Amino acid sequence: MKKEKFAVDPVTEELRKRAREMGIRTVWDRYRENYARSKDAPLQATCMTCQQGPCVDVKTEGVCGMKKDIIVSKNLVSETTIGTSAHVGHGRRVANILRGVGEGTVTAYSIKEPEKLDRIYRGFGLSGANTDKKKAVELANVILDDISKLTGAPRMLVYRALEERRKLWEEKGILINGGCPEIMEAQNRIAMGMDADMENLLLGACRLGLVDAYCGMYPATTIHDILLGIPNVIQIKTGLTVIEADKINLIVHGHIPALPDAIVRAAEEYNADSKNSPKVNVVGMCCTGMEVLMRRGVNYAGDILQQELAIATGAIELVVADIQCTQPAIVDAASHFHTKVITTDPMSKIEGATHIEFDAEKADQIGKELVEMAVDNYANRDQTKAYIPKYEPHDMLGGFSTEQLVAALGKVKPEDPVGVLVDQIKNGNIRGVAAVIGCVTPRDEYGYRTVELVRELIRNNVLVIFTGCVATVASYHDLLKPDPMYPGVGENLAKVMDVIAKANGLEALPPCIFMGACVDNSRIEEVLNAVADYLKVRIDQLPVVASAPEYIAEKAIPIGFWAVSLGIFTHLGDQPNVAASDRVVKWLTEDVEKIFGGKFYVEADPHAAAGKMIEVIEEKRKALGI
Ligand code: NFS
Repeated sequence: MKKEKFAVDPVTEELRKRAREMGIRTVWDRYRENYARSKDAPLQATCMTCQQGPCVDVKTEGVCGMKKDIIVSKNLVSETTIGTSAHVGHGRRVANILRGVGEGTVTAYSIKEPEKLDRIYRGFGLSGANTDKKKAVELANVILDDISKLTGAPRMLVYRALEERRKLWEEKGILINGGCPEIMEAQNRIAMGMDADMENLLLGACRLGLVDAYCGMYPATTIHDILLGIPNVIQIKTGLTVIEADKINLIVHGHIPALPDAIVRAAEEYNADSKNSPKVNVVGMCCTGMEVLMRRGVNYAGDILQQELAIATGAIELVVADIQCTQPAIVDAASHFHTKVITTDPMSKIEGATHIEFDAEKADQIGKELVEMAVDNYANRDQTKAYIPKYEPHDMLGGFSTEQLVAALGKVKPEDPVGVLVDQIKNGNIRGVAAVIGCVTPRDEYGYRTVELVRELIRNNVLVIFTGCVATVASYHDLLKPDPMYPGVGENLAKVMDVIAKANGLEALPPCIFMGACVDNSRIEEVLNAVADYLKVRIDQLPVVASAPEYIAEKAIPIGFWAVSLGIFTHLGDQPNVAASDRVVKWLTEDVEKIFGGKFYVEADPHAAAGKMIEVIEEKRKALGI
C-alpha cells in the first residue's frame, strides 16, 4: 500500500513562507544551520567542565581518566538536573503564591477549590487548621519543605506514589530527600573526580525523575488547581488563526498560569466596557497557553515551534512570557513589527525584551498594566504588514483533569467510575493506554511523528492521553475535535467513547484525551495509580506505554526517568545525547527494566514506534491474562 504524503498544517506552512520572505528567522532555519554544522555531535562524548580539557569526542577516556561511558552518563545527569530544576523552580514559585494567599498578602487569587485543598491537606496527614487559609499556609509550607529539606522523602511522594513503588525505590536506593538537596547532590556527583560508576550515575538520573515529579510537577498541578480551578471539559479553538486581524492580540507564553490569569481577567474587564473597541484577544502559547485553555477557555495560538510564526502575523501587540520554552529569537522576530516582548521572571530575561517583574502581591495591577500596554501598542500596528492566513482555527475539547475524567466515567456508573475504565481495558475494547507527551521537533515535517503515531494507536483501539505541545499539533489534525463519527478511531474504542460521551450529554468525545500542560503529567500518574490499585497489580504490569515522540526540552528527560522508574515502557523519538556509549544505551533500553520494570525505547519512525508500543501493550495483556 502506498503511503499517503503527510499533510502539514497549511497555516504553519504559509506563515513559514511569509517569515522567510520577510527575513524573519525561525526555529527551522536555525535548526538547519546548526544541525548542518554539528551533524555528528550526538555521537560524541565530550566533557567540558574542568581545565585539563575540554576533552572533545573522547574515544576511550578523558585527561582525568574518565571513561567514555562515564562522560556520557555524567552529561546525561547534568541535562536531567537542568530539566528537574526547571520544574522544581516552577513548584517553588507557585507554592509561594499559595502561601501568600493563605497569609492574606496575595489577594489576586483565592482558594477556588477548598475541597481539593482539604483532600490534599488531609492526604498529607495534616490536621488542625480550621480555615481554608490556614490549610493553604500549612500545605504551602509542607510543599516548600519538600523542596528544601535535607533528609526524608517528600510528603508529596509519600502521599502520591503507590506503596509498592516507594518500597522498590527505597530498596534500589533511589528514594529521594528534598528537591534542592537532590539537585545539589546531582551536581556534586558529576564534579571532577566524583562519581565514576555508570549505573550509579544513571540511577542518580532516576532519582532526579522522582524529584521532578514530586517536588515539581505534582506541586504545580495541585496548586494551580486549588488557586485557579480544577479543569472541566471545555471547548476552545487552536491554531495560529485564533489571532484576529481586527483585535488587539496579546499572547501569554511560558508555563506558570498565575500572571496570565490576571491578564485574562483584566482583558475581560476591558472588553466588557462597550466604549472600548477594538477588543483585546488573549491567546495562549506553550504550556501557559494550555493552562489557560484548560481553566479559562482561552484559545490556543501555538506551540514551541510556532512562536516566531505568531509574531510573523504582524498582528501581535504584546507577548508576555513567564518561564521556560521561550525562544530568545522572538525578540528578533518582534523587531520586524511593533510587537513588544515582555519577560516577567528574574531568572528568565531576554536581551532586547522589556522586563516587568511579576509580583503575586501586585498581580491584578500588573495584569491591567500589561493589557493597557497591549491596547496602547495597537496604535503602532502597521495594518499593511498584518497577515493572517485564511483558514479557520481547529475545534478542540480539553479540560480533562483527573477529577473531570473520573466524573465523566462516573456518569456511566456512579458507584464505580474507575471500574468503567478497567472493565473496558479488561474486555479488550480498550487495548491499552498510551500517554503521548512532550514537545514538537523541527527535525521532521511539522507534526509528522506525533500525528502518524497517534493515528496508528487509536486505530488499534489504544486510548491516547495527551499533555504538552504534542497536543497542539494533534489538534491541527483534528485529533482533539469531538466528532460523533470518530474518524480514524478503532471501532471498539469509538464505541466506548460514545457511551461515555452520551452519558455526559456530549455529542462525542475527542479521539484523544487532553489532560493539560507538561506539569500535568502528574494527572496521568493519578489515573495509572487508580487503575493499578483497582486491579491490585503493579504499574509495570498494566497495558500502558508512554511516548515523547518529538521531545526537545531538558524537562522531558527527568519525566522520562520518572516514567521508567514507575515501570512504564517509554518511547522517545530521538535519543538523548548518549549514542557514544553502547553501555549507557544498553542500560537505558534494556538493563533498567530488570530494576524498575520500565525502560526507554528509541525510534524516530512513528509507524515502527506505534507497532512496538502496541506489541508491548499486547504482551502485558497476555501476561495479565486479559
Ligand atoms: Ni513541555 Fe511546556 Fe512545549 Fe516541550 Fe516546552 S512548552 S513543559 S517542554 S516545548 S511540551
